[in-house]
Amino acid sequence: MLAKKIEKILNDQIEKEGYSSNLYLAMASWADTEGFAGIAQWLFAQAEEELMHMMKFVHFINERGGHAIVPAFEQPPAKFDGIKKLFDQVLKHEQYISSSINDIVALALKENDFATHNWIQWFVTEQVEEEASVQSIIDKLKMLGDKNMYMFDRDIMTLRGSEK
Ligand code: OFO
Repeated sequence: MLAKKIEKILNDQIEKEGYSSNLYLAMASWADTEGFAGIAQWLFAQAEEELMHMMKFVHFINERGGHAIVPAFEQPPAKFDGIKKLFDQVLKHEQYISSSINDIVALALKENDFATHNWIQWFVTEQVEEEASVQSIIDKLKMLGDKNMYMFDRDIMTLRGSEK
């Protein structure tokens, strides 16, 4: 059985993962309309992953005797200020998500909920990977400067393949 505090923090994370999915979907759609097909593809895939993260929380809460609530989601922005800034925004968002995962780890320990503590470790590892993956994209974008976006757009999915 889930303690109420744990049920609440896990439900809050449903909203955060769902918003992540919508944010990356909005970014993907924007990139698509700007002609960056490769970057859009990377972001669409990211949006799907976030949806999967959200679902994991829904199933876990219910499995533990809680009630997963589907929340309202804030509308993400529709326009973005260029590719470099977009990925900076992705990194900042992932850092925010990592800190909310850390809060869950801390609360699970405080409440002696070792099942949740054990389960959430998957997300701890996932966040390390997500931040590293976006950071490596930002590093490559720095190397390229504003030029060669065509090549970057063409190659970004191969980058994903080698990191996942
Ligand atoms: Fe769900 O990891 Fe990103 O937000």
